[in-house]
Amino acid sequence: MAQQCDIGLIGLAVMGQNLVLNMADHGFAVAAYNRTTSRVDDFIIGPAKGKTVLGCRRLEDLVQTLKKPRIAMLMVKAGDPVKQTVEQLAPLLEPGDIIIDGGNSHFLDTEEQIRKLQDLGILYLGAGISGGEEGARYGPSIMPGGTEEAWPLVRPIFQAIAAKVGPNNDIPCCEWVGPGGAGHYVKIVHNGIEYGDMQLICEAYSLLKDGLGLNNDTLYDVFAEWNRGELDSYLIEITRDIFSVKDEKTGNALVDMILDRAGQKGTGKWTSQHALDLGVPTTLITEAVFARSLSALKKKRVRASRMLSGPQGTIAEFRLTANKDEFIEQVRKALFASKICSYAQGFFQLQAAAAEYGWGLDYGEIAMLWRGGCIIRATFLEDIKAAYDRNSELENLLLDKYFKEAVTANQSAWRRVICTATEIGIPIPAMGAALNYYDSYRSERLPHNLLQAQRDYFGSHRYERVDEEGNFHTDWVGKRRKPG
Ligand code: NBP
Repeated sequence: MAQQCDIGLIGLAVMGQNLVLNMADHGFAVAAYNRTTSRVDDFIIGPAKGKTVLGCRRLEDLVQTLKKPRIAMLMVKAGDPVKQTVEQLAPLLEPGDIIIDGGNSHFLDTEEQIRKLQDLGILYLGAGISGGEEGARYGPSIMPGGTEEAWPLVRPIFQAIAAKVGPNNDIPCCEWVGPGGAGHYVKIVHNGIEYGDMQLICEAYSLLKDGLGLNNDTLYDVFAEWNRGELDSYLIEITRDIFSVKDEKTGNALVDMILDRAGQKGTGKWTSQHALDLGVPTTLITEAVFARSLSALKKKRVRASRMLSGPQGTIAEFRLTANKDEFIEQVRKALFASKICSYAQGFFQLQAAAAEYGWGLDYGEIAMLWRGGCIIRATFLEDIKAAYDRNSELENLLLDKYFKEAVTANQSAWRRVICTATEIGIPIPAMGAALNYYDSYRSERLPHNLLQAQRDYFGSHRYERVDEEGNFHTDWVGKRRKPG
């Protein structure tokens, strides 16, 4: 029994159980523990029956069954549960042993754990894992970061269980990301991008359903068609499928029976919060986070809908476009151009964070980590990889030849769609944010000369001049035109 297991997994909720089964299927012996021990028992006599999985009812037992150096992986709720579990586990380990946190932890918590465990000689990895239950079972995307010394020992297990992509289906969606909290940071940005993608798809849906009046069968066909082109992705694919599912209770389309009040667990918000800390304009993801918050104000929105006026009606009623197919294609182009801006913002934030924390990230490699297994998997990520292969120092994805041309080709449709949505009163916060970002980023001169003047006027914050180096202050009150 002693020292026979390759890895120990702590936390047998949905993700932990599926990762254990995935590891066992790939020939690894896994010790499995959960705080509530009935979960261990149920797992061993249930899904893990007949597999190379050893149930442990105490952390001490788990540690004793592991080969040295020991690898113990946590799949528990982020925050205090991770901290408490590490506190219980660390005294049972020896220098050179490895703790991996595979949950959705905040990257700063991971950095703190690394620092704390350094003195004990315990190596700590923070690994972002994406793909939900299905991914964990059959191949997730894994984003490991932390103490690099641990990586060669963990790599064979992680790369075996990860999703595979490439022509021979043999490139694992798991590669070393970087030191410190880099792995968890990349997962946070992944989730932020996921928020952006989902919001953009919902806006396209609203334009087609409320603007064009398409029914669910036609929406199914539109998304099926989109999934065969540039937008080919997991999220477009599952959206297509959603339109085909009927509600057992009423016989209606299930999507129409779902309340329009979105939930969120907070990882998208972390992307936006840290974008603000870094001072980088991750506007689309932030709008996507706020859009969920606004959706959650259901009762208030219902009241407001009866009190506030605005345009209402379909595109046909507004006589804006005669051709449905033409508008569907314009929405597809608007979605694609907006998506490019979203990823440009996400990678821009990764670049800023890497510079701040000295992580030295490989952006093309990160795009490939997301190519399979995870929620944002999409063909499009290969174009991002190609862009960074062309120029690893690329300042912004929008400046890459392929993306520059793609936005140019889709631009007039994108603007048309945004005008149409505005005219008929359909909210499109993420598409709008994307276009505003694009127009701001390509502007040599923005109106912030005036803003600087305002700041200097009321707060003596000083301003720079267009014709001379230095910081200047003006006595605006003394020089202004006297009122009247
Ligand atoms: P949950 O996030 O629901 O966490 C449940 C697990 O945490 C159970 O094993 C529970 O033990 C354990 N736990 C808690 Br709660 N407090 C604990 C404590 N103080 N000490 C020890 N264990 C404690 O599980 P999950 O959905 O499987 O997710 C695991 C991690 O993976 C999370 O960080 C999550 O954000 C992340 N993640 C989830 C998904 C997904 O699709 N669900 C996808 C990607 C990443 P108990 O049984 O004794 O209560």
